[in-house]
Amino acid sequence: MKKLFLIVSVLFAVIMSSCKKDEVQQQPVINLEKIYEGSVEGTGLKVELYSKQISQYAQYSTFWIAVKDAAGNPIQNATINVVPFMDMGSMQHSAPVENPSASAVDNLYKFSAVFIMTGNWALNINITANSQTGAVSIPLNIQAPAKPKVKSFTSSADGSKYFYAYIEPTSPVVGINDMEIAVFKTGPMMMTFPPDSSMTIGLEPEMPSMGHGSPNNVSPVHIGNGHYKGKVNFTMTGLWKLNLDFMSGGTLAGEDQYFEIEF
Ligand SMILES: [Cu+2]
Repeated sequence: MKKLFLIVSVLFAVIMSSCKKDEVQQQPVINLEKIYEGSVEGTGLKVELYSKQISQYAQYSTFWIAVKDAAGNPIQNATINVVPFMDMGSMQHSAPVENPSASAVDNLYKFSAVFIMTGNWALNINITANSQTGAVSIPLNIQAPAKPKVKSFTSSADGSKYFYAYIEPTSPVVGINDMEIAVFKTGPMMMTFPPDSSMTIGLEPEMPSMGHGSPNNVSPVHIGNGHYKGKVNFTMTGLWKLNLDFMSGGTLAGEDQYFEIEF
């Protein structure tokens, strides 16, 4: 009798856990829209690309990739390398990218790219999974956001061009907001953009129409991977100018830089 109970409870546990697995696989991807679906050339693999909006903008953009086998089962441990690519005829170049880790979360691999120009881009993606390797190229048309979200300066300290991208706050509120930006150095031929950790950033918000600033701001400091985090205080709604100074090794590398935020 005891044995029977044990078998029944083991069976029950197996059924429950397989139900749970199905739930995960069938769970709709919340707030994400599928913007591409195709197969990985030279393999039996399939790929899906998701983003938070149907339109893509010249900004720090996050995407999610699903990799599936021929039967449509999600693959959890694919190796993925993304290269954003723009062919301008006279020249080709890439963009800053933060590649996904080798294990999926909820069957999705998250990565971010910073589109430094508007126009036609391709996400060239190399995928290795289930002992197969192949590539897929996903076209994207990148639009200009209402206010620029990616800017650049040529450093007075080392002569290199740096791109910096606005990340947070995405939904600004009156009061103290977490602020985050990312800084990337331009590599040779604009084909690589290593994250930069060398900057000391000064932040001074200003409301140009009213000629005032705000107290209690915290200048963004490097937290890893070229990301800098601080706090910005919006004392009222309207158009704000976030004035930024970039110092590198005691030299003013980039001055009079700013993002405009309106809410
Ligand atoms: Cu370009």
